[in-house]
Amino acid sequence: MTDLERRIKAKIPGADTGIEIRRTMCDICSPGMHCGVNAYVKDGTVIKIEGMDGHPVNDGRLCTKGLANREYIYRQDRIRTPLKRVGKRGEGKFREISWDQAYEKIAAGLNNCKMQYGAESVAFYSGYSKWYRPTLRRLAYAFGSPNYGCESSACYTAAFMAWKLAAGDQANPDITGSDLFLGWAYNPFYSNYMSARRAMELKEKGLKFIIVDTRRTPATEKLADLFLQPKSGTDGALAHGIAHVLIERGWIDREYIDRYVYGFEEYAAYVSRFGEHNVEEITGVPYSLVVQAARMIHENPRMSCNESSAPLCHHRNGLQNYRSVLSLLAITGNFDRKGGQVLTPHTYMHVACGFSTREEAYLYEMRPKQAKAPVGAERFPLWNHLEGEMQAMDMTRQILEGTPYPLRAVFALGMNARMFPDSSRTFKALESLDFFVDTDLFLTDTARWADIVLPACSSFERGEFKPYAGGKAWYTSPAIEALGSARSDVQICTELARVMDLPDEVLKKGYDYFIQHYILDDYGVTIEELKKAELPVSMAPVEHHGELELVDRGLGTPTGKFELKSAVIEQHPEWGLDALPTYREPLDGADPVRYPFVFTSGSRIPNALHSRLHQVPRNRSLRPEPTADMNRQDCLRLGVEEGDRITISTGKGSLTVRVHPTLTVPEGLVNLFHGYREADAESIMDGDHLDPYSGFPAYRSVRCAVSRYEPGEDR
Ligand SMILES: Nc1nc2c(c(=O)[nH]1)N[C@H]1C(S)=C(S)[C@@H](COP(=O)(O)OP(=O)(O)OC[C@H]3O[C@@H](n4cnc5c(=O)[nH]c(N)nc54)[C@H](O)[C@@H]3O)O[C@H]1N2
Ligand SMILES: Nc1nc2c(c(=O)[nH]1)N[C@H]1C(S)=C(S)[C@@H](COP(=O)(O)OP(=O)(O)OC[C@H]3O[C@@H](n4cnc5c(=O)[nH]c(N)nc54)[C@H](O)[C@@H]3O)O[C@H]1N2
Ligand SMILES: [Mo]
Repeated sequence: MTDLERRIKAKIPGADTGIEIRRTMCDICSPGMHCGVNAYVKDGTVIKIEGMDGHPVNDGRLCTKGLANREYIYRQDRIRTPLKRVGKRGEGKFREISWDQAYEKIAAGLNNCKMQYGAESVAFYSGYSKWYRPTLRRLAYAFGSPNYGCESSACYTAAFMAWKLAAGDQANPDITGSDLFLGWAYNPFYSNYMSARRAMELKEKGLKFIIVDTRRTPATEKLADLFLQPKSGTDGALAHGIAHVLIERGWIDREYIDRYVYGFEEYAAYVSRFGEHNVEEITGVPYSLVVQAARMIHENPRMSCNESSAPLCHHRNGLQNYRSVLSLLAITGNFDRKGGQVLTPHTYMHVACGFSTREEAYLYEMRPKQAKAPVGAERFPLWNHLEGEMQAMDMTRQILEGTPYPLRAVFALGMNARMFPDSSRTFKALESLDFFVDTDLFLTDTARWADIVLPACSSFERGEFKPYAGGKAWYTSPAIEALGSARSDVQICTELARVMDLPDEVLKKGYDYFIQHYILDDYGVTIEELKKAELPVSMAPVEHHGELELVDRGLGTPTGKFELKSAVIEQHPEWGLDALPTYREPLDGADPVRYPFVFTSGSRIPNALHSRLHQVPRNRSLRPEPTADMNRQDCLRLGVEEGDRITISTGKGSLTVRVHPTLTVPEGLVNLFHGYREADAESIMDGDHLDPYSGFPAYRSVRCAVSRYEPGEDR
């Protein structure tokens, strides 16, 4: 081997080896992360990746998912050209077509529906990722449909809604100033590894942690000073139990409550129903620990809590449970306080980066005025009132039932039909559509049902504006050319708007125009300047405000106060919702004798992200088969051991997977990760087991039965 060959083999960058390091970003997980990646590129192909030194999020590191980027973007099932379906829906038979032909067919398909049933009969749906969503929303509105909606119909938004009810806007933890961190359904070791690192550092400096989780996790072992383990979805009762102790013992901030909190007396009367006689029974948490939690809160006055709300809100009582947790901040005077929960301006796509933008103007200025109410508005009036977009969890039903009006076409970017509970109903709905377009990197099981499939490019193949916490931002450049003729989602939306000649000149000017004029102009920065930056740069000073300044000025709630009792809900008795954060039993109505276990799915695992990494060989190898965690005692009773198969059944159907006996889950709970095509968690869920406040699905509390799988038994 020559020296040069050796250097090439070692992937050493240089003019002689032809290997160049290009700077890009991982967008596999949530927009709060999006780590910097060095892509080693040779002959137009990524041959190696590593974390980018100095990047504000990851500073040289990458997680199990981030390290998968090279194999992810070159996954075998990448789509490289637009496709037209030639076989039956779901069969996966397609013919390649040109972009012009694809746009022409999409324009005709969508316009046909508009002519026959009205513009609202077309839904514009987004799964991953999020950066293109403002453009997709404008496309929907320019087309005349109110039906823009996305995966956030099941992610985070319920928490935003709870915050909007309580304080007018979402608040974030000022964790560095806290004495105590209330990690309620908090395991960043798997879901957000950089924040786990930070939590560990703060713990070393003396920050105390209460972790509330249904399972044992790295967070309960490494961080918790006190670990509370409630039954799935009983968090509201637990929070009320803690509140009751705090109030009874006078461990609350009376002055703060009198000045800044609305509805305290009624709230206090309500939570007084949660005491020694019932909290332990409802939640399974020993009452002595409830009192201990209250004592810890009292002894550590400055308390903040985590933002992630997915598991708390993935129950039919989820939004109320989340409100119940937030109430603890209010009664202890920990909102708009140093070391408590503070409002930080949201920059873009709900990420609080510390500087404001005119994103909302871009989103809403073209919203159709005369249109019908979006999908889900009738069933989920609070969602509609606060969010005004389609509650996608009602989309399947509306497609199939045609009420309150027909929904006949879906134009989707990154749709995963398996994130809708009762996924077979979703596939049925897709089958029944007049027209369905899906845009994805891969020919997924969902894309197989589409009439036209468009190839999207990955974050390595595109440039995008990306803001980060601390007032920073950059604009990435493509590290490689798009695979085949793949295009970026914003390019697709813009080109479609032009082909259809939709009445929206701003949309037709494209993504860069939006970023420049609705975001950067306000800070005197140009896209070109951001593109040149090697690392995210300071865009704007973070907008700070003084302690209690916002509550003094008045919050964006009807009363201007932190509302324990929601005035918005009080003003709408016709919704049939409770203004107080009342507690309701989470489980469905199935017979508890026949279905004695609780099925929970979704708790994050380090190597996978929803449906996307199960098909990346390296990540798959870390967990080759979908596996359900069950408590060892339950396994003994069922007579199953590690690797045996079990059948999990609900009224909707059954799944067969291998079992993993463990002590991380309590007796009675069955825990499965979702997103597997061969073990689709959503396929055994009821599509109507939803939270009436938010429309969120109850992924984490479904009654089920479990039996040992006998070979030969029907799968
Ligand atoms: N059982 C259960 N189900 C859950 C959850 C749970 O906890 N339990 N969690 C819920 C939550 S919180 C979430 S956020 C959702 C996630 O739901 P989804 O966002 O639907 O998740 P993914 O499975 O990642 O599917 C996204 C699709 O987008 C495609 N994609 C990725 N990048 C791009 C891109 O740049 N452009 C385009 N056009 N497509 C792209 C992917 O290939 C994939 O097919 O799942 C929900 N589902
Ligand atoms: N590796 C990986 N990381 C991810 C994702 C992924 O798919 N994989 N998805 C990303 C997305 S879209 C999201 S929304 C976030 C979610 O981020 P997180 O909310 O942090 O994710 P989870 O692991 O689902 O939930 C945290 C903990 O809540 C516990 N929990 C479950 N049900 C309950 C309950 O009823 N009560 C209580 N108190 N605890 C409960 C679980 O046992 C788990 O340990 O993660 C993001 N990060
Ligand atoms: Mo999510």
